[in-house]
Amino acid sequence: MARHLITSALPYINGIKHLGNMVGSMLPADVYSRYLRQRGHDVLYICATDEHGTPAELAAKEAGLPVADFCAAAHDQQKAIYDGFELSFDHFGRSSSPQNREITQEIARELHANGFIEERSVRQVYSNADERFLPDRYIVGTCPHCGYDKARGDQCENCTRVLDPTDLIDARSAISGSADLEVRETKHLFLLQAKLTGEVEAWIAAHGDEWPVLASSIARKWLTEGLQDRAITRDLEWGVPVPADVWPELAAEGKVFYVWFDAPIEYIGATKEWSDAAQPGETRDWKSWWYQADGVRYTEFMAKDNVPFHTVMFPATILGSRQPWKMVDYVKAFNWLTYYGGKFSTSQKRGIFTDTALELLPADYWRYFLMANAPESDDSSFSWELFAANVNKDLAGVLGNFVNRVLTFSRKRFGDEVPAGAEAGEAEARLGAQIAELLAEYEGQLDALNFRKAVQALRALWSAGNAYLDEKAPWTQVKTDPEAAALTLRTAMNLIHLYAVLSEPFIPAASRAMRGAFALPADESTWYTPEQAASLSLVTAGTPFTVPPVLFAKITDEDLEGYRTRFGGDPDAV
Ligand code: B3M
Ligand code: ZN
Repeated sequence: MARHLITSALPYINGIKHLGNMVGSMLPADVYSRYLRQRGHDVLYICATDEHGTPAELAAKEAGLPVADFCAAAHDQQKAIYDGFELSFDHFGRSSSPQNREITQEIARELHANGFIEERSVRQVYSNADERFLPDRYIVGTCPHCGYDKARGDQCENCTRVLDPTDLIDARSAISGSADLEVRETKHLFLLQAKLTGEVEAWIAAHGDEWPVLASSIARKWLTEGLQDRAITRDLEWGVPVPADVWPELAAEGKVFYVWFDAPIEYIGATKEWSDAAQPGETRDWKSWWYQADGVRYTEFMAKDNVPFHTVMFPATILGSRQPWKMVDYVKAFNWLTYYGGKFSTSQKRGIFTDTALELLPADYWRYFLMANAPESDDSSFSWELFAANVNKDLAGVLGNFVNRVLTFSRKRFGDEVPAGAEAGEAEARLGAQIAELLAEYEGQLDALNFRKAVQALRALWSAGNAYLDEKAPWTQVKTDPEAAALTLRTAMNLIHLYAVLSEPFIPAASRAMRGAFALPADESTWYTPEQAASLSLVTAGTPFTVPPVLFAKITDEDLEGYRTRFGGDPDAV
């Protein structure tokens, strides 16, 4: 049994996330965590809401709430949705937690003690009306390139050009709207990443080749551009405060750490939150997962834009602390899920958001589709047409139909218990060998974190059952040889139980329904050995069974039309 630490990129606190956000981080991390738990490993799956930075403050302001209240409500709202998707975090924390504040400040002290943090003077825009320095995103004005009048001090979202606040025409405060701004000297802390370049390069050289090319290529690209020293403090009211014992002046000015400095440390912070939430009598040792944790294998899940922070800045922070904090072993990075080839857009209400998805259909429909089309080696596109095709063919047609027709027919002809019938013969031996082979392929793809290929292997397992059923045709056999028909149905019922166990990482609700059809005494199986897969005999004759409701409803043309109308989507654009 191995110890697996798994983290997925922390969703920003502001706004309900769309499906594209989930498919590139939390969902594959959940599938992998479930799989490893079912194989008997010790797994800790950690995630949290990323609550600091300008997105949180600006969103709270728009909501007319104190930022702490806004974040508390938004955290619970997101957590409820992820519960709806059955994301099995061991802990879903908050980067604004006391635990993260404590550990972030401790790591900052260590970096300072080792000479990797330096105070530097910078010129920054000060708002006299707001009596505070304004982070770049808090300054709005007209873009000098395209004339867009809501350009931000760091970037124009219209022409996407990166800006400096002093480039803006008619610059004004995004907080008060005041144009009474001036540039003043102020001090910030800088992480001396340049000094750590050699160590980060050596670490990536030692590990990067094991990662998917997407992750290692991005990490190496950033390294070739050379690591720059980076400001890691901001003038915001909401964030991890700079510790006054080391930097009294900056603390007095209310400086906080830059969100990307404390956010990855929340992986550790949330693990301590998990420990601190232990029930009486329960032992949870957060440090054993993170500190001198050589026996732990650590896998991170994220979208490609987060790779630089996870493979350069966070490792530099850990290396510079000179503390034996666990560093990532495997970075599983994803491309983008697009919506009909275009970007999902909250403001333009284009695409499917996680809350709406659950209103439309149960989580399994989405879990299966998103993993079957995971944007692993390239971007993938969501379209209602493809979604309906996957649901109708694979989920309803292959799996759901198999389960329903086997159980319904057997109940009709042989009653509510698994029929005995003839001894397994050559066809069952052939089927068992095929299932064992497909199981090995399925395990291999999951062990390699190839999610699309794993779904293909799972679908092949489902199809093998249908082929066996069609070949034996118990509805015909029963007319002349009921014993043979009973054997076929008993074998098919064993396949249903095997599907229940093996499909659980992807479609946990349907798996529960399939497993629950059989009144097995204390069904302990969490996985199948090759021998069990080959023999297909765990579900013995005489086992009482029930017929669950149809597992997956087909998506009709009317449904499809309704979705397209409501959410947009041009079938010709696919
Ligand atoms: N909050 C996600 C994003 O960039 C960002 C991930 C942090 S993981 C430490 O959308
Ligand atoms: Zn512009």
